[in-house]
Amino acid sequence: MPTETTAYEAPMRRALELALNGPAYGVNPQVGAVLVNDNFEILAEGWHMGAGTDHAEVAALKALAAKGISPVGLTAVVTLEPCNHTGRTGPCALALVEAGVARVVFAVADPGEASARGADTLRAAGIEVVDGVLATEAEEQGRVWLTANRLGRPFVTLKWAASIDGRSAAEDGTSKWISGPESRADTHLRRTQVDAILVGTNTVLVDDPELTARKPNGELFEHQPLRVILGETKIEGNYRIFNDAAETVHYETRSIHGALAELWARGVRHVWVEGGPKVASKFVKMGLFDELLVYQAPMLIGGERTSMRNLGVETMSEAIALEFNEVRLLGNDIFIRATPLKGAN
Ligand code: AOF
Ligand code: ZN
Repeated sequence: MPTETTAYEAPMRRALELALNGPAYGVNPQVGAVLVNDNFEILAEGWHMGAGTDHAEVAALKALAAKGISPVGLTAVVTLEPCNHTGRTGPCALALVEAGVARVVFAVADPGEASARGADTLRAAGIEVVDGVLATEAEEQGRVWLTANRLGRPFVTLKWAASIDGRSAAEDGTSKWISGPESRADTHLRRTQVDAILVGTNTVLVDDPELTARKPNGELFEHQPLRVILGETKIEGNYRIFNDAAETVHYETRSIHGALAELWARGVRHVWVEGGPKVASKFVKMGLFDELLVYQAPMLIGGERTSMRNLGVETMSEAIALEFNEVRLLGNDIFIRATPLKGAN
């Protein structure tokens, strides 16, 4: 019997790849599963296509059945611990037990209160369980859903475009365009993968942004995030954010915690904060951000309109420490993905 867990890395890599076929947005995770024999050959594949549809494990079992192959004695390799609960669909741990698989290999534990501990159910039924295979890769790929579910609030991405001296607008308030076309296309592509885009009232009044996800030819992507306005200022008038391209809500509050709780209740797991500096700074000040995306353009603007307002950093030891997770050229701009440095803030 194979006990060398590194042998499961290749099928797990395939399962991680399959997971990406599912939507990155929404309440459910991206999950992939493969069924392998004792020679680690993949006999069937499955992935989760979004809330209300078969889980990856069940999809893989169905694909196997369609080929007329018996699951008895096989190994299921799944990117997430099989669920233990009856939600919109039945528990996968039980489905695997009933199928008669001999072994279940997964990458990361399910953080859900009701859905977790599928591994215990499997072990109790005499199935061998191997966890942690390619855990680092699965954590990285699934970071949005995993973080949101561990924290019980939406994953918060802050995004801005700035000149190389960190300015997001000129003295007169104009900001079109700081980043180049490649950066803007990248932003639109990423917008289609989030549940909500949030801006402050001031951004609506000053910039009148549409905040939709559009293809380079101007066409709307199929999935549009919810547009969220945060702040007590009343917004009346014909602003583009109210057009019928996507849904829009205005939380007339300054409470970020309150807004995030309401968004969570609506099923939002990933919120992307697009500005302006006042709102983005508040998220940073409160420690409520998980990821920063910055498009830095090769220009100097100078002046007062910095990307961040006062963060309460009085001395260098109070600076908010980040780490760069990704840095690359995007057209003429630099794309940076940074996250708070763990244990430092
Ligand atoms: C998925 N897809 O492939 C796996 C999931 O409401 P339900 O029944 O769809 O259950 C969703 C929960 O099931 C989800 O939050 C996660 O904890 C667990 N596993 N979910 O959507 C899958 N394996
Ligand atoms: Zn499941």
